[in-house]
Amino acid sequence: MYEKMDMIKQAIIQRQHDQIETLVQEAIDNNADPQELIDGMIEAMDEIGQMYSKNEIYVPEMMVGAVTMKKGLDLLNPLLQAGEKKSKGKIVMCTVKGDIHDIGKNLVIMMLQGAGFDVVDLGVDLPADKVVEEVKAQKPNILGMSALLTTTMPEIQTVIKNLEEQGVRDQIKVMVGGAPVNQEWARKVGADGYGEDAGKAVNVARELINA
Ligand code: B12
Repeated sequence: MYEKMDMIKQAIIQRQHDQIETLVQEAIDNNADPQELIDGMIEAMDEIGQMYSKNEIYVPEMMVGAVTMKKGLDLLNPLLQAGEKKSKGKIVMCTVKGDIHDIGKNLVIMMLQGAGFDVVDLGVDLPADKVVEEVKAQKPNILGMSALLTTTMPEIQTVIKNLEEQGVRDQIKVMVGGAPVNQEWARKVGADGYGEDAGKAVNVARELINA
């Protein structure tokens, strides 16, 4: 394990956005494993979520925590892209309407790109009709949707219904994820695949299109 991992985690938990880049760059310079750094940073974000649940911090602090995490991830992103070059398939990704959480989605995108998929990021808060429009225009092999709020999970189902109504559901595979989503729910709403984390997302994508 990278010896200063705990300092990186603490920088996120304490929301030291002006220190994180120095710490992560130092880790990179010391050949720390990017995946291990990311795993530690996710643990730190979980800790932030727990602090928020316990009212120890509020939305503005949670936001600075997210900014801190993003600064660190941005430095690691190029290291994950160094891998395969020939496209394994095209994936369109978004966070659904009403939901602006994008750290998890962005991490999934980084891992998919690193594994050789061509990924189009539609961003956050995407209305269902816009998602369907993009699927028709981009013709991806897979549509990936993220929802982090229990209140926005139903939007995933709305998109799947719209894809059916517009006659394009059978032209793509749908994979879903996000903290409140699970395998059983994913199956119930008609998704083809569910990924618990960014690593699993890559496996699911590969399985869905035999890549
Ligand atoms: C950071 C954060 C924020 C930031 C988001 C910044 C950003 N740019 O993303 C800010 C401050 C903006 C925010 C706002 C809010 N948040 Co918030 N937030 C979080 C927090 C702390 C971390 C989320 C995160 O980034 N996790 C780290 C990433 C790496 O994990 P992940 O997102 O789960 O993604 C992984 C997997 O789920 C999976 N995955 C994700 N997407 C996909 C997609 C596919 C296709 C696949 C296969 C896999 C996959 O792979 C990812 C990587 O491994 C969580 C707590 C938590 N532990 O989840 C609360 C949390 C999600 N937020 C919560 C709430 C309530 C809110 C607000 C409503 C607060 C408010 N009162 O305003 C708002 C809502 C804003 C909105 N409309 O979206 C609640 C949700 C409760 C619920 N059950 O619905 C949580 C759980 C906090 C809590 N404990 O109560 N939040």
